[in-house]
Amino acid sequence: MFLGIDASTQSLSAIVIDPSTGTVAARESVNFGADLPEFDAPHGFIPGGADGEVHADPRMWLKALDLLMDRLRGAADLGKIRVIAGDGQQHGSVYLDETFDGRLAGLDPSRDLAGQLSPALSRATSPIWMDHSTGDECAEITASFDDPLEVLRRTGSVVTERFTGPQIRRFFKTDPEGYARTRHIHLVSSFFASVLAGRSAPVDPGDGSGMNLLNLARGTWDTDLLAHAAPELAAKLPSVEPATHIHGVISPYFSGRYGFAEDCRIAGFTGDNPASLVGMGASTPGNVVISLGTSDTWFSACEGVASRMDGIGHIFGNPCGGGMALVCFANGSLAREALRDELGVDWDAFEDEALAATRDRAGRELMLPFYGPEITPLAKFSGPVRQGDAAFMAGENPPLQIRALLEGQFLNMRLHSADPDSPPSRIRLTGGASRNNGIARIAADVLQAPVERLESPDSAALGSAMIAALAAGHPVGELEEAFCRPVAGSRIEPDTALAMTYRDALTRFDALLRKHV
Ligand code: XUL
Repeated sequence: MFLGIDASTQSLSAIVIDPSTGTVAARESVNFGADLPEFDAPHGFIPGGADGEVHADPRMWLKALDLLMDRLRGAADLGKIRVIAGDGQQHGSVYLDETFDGRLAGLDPSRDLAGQLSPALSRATSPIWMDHSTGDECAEITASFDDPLEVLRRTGSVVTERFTGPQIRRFFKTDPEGYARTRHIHLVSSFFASVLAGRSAPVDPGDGSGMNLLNLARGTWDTDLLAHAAPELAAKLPSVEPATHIHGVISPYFSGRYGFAEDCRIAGFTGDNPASLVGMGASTPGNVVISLGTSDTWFSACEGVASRMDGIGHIFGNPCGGGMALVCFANGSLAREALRDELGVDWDAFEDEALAATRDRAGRELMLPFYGPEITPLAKFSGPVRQGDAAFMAGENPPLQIRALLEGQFLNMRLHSADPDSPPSRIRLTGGASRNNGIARIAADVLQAPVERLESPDSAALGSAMIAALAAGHPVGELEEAFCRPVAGSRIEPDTALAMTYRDALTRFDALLRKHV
């Protein structure tokens, strides 16, 4: 059996798969807000950060790992797991001093991880992907090259606020002593891999390409970019290795405390989006995936790793080889939940019937669906922008508000991700909100493409479990056949009668957006 662990923004989840029977043997999850309320992070990050800072507490992640393992041993025979792989929310970073290696090597199975490892943190909190505090650092790094597109050419992305290189630079500038004490800088993914392996683990090109530090074509750290980010950075970064490589065996802490076999191996950990690409059966070009999570993301596999030179979105490494193109939208489920709470409705209001009743109003009212700062387009919003009659502007008629929010989210995706003249031939929808038929129907209509959902909704954890099996030699086609099946009868065809309606709505949405960005 193979275990995949997904360390996402709001939860830590695990899936155990058995490729010999094609079944999911166990699924467990720890929700940071609900299960670890002592960290005061209802959505997994520390609320109220100043100057655009959004950080999370790495001690919470360590507590969650013990809790997850505790739950998992009740659900599966952990002694049968041959390889573990995993993924983390992208771009987040963890800073550790020189005691980290010794602490990892000497973990005592009778005491918990947080107590033993947190004294090694050289930075108490971890900046995560929602952070947008590094505008100055991004400008400095961009200006260190004659050509403003040079970083995009080398790394697959323009210098981006949430990416780890600018984040490291800000730490170096604001706390030079803390930076000097730092011996290891890990991504969320490689941090979890290190804890499981009992020694510092590599970063994979999928997650490493979210740092503005990796030369994508060469698959190695870019020495110029390292030098422009912070001094002596090379010595603090892990090596770069594909996620499908085995880099160690499990730490005796986990075999002693939870019953893993001593020879259970640890493969690479990647980013949540690259893992999801694998879990959605989309690791070869053809399918577009939309992941509706804390952030909404739009991604697909691409041949090679050549950058899009328009600066929209990113090229990341693909755990199965080649690249993936990704566009990230910060106002995903946080915006859906904010509107739901504002209206005092529950998720049923997002369901098919209520939305079907407003179908005659498709594309009429418009909403720029941004409750907080947005990444695509890059702009600071403090609430949604509405366009419609007086009642709509006053927030009345909940189904109409919900329709406008969802249409706005998919119109924004269509504007920034798809070629408006040639819709994708198929969209695979994943993430918590993807189970909702009302949301899936609006996605199909706005994007004018068929939408499929797969049997396993937790595609990042599943993708990680599949990467663990790939590392043990299972072929990708066989794994996709077994685990990436669309739910029978769940395919939603677009209503082609709405094609012109949404083309017109797209033009008006674009005009409204231009007034505010
Ligand atoms: C991608 C991004 C988010 C995080 C959290 O660039 O910032 O999707 O990976 O899911």
